[in-house]
Amino acid sequence: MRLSRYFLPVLKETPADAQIVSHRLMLRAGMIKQSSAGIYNWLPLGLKVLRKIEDIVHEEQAKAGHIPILMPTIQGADLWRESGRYDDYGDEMLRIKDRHDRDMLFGPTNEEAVTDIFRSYVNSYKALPLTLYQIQWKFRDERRPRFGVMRGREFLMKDGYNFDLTKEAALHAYNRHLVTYLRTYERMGLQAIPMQADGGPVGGDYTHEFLVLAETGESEVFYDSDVTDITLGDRDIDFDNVEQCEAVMNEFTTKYARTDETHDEAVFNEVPEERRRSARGIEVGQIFYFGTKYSDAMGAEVVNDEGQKVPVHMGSHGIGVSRLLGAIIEASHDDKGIIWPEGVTPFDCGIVNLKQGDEEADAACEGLYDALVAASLDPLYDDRKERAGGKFATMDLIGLPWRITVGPRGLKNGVVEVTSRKTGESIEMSPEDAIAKIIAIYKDV
Ligand code: 5CA
Repeated sequence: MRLSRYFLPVLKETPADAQIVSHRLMLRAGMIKQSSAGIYNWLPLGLKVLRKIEDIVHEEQAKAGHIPILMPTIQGADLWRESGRYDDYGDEMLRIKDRHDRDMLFGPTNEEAVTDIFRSYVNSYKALPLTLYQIQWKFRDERRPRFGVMRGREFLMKDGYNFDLTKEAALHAYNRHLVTYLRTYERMGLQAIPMQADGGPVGGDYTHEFLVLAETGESEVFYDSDVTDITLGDRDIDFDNVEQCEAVMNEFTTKYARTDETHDEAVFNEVPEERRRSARGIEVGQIFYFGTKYSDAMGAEVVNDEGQKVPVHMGSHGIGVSRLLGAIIEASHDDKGIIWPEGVTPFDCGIVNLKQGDEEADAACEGLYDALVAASLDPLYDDRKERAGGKFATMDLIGLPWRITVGPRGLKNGVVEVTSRKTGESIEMSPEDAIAKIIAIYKDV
């Protein structure tokens, strides 16, 4: 993309009403524009990151054999009356009437809708295990929408639902989801710690929230500092292997890590004092096992291998897709702007032409641009007739991990400059080497 032809409405001023850094940077970098309280327009740069996050979520779900579907945002009230949640859900549910005076609602989550799909088609244990998921907009009429996309009213969620014959099989699905989520967050450059949590309106005895530690987080958390030392890395996972998924689950969840809702001072005090931590965190996902709560209420049954009808065991699993943009920025920024991890960056690298209109500089930039595009990379070329300082400031603000700077003086010596946004380190090299370096960086991302 050439910046002169792009739509990147960056703001010079820091928006006064944005309280946390991720919200400020998303507004300043021209990623989002508020439409009404807790509801946002996604501008090109923001949408690009949102799509990258969605892609990672889809890829990791596919590896575990989970199947994507898409359910509507607007739901009828009847299914929610069947489960008993129409009245229970309270003011967070946006209730709508259609022209026939029928009760509708903008879905805050989809347990009922997916259970209805399941019971309409599946009646034998042979179709199990089955996990269906979607990435779809949700609406929750939050009392205090704030912090931009972090606590929106309309927000994008990945929500997945497993259907299994037995509790054991459903707990395997729970563990499998835990593993897919760990990998998903790691690919976004995040450490998200699974913590024992409370079921809330979804319900369930087993539930973990995934928290990214950050001072601006809305949740208070308590943990054993050992939990921050574990990562999944590139371990090979066989998602059908029950023992392996359970072992990973145990490895990540045995040590003390709880949200304030489940925090137990007495148990916490058993952790050696030097490892006891209390901090704040951003909840970027939650997994639940709730057994037959919805299948009992809605008659989702299958015939087992002995010919008996039994309710299916279920769980649900959510990732805050739009919230993740805020969480990633909270975890990765400096006073100049965002620092995108390579896995989710809106453009792979920036090209800054220090002297637009200079024949040689223009030609060198075009050459770099074409070579990167030919290698299936996505560069952003700042081809505007602007001062160098302004171009650097924009690149730093929007946070592309790599920048290639091209100017007549360097070109005289046959070099351009490659700069890491994270370390600020610049290295001079030939344009060919610069291309090879950027290609190598993104080869495994
Ligand atoms: N039905 C279950 C799992 S699909 C469910 O709704 N879980 S949830 O309530 O925990 O939501 C899943 C994730 O959505 C949360 O972990 C959080 O990351 C994100 N989320 C929840 N509310 C909001 C909100 N108001 N704004 C942005 N993200 C949100």
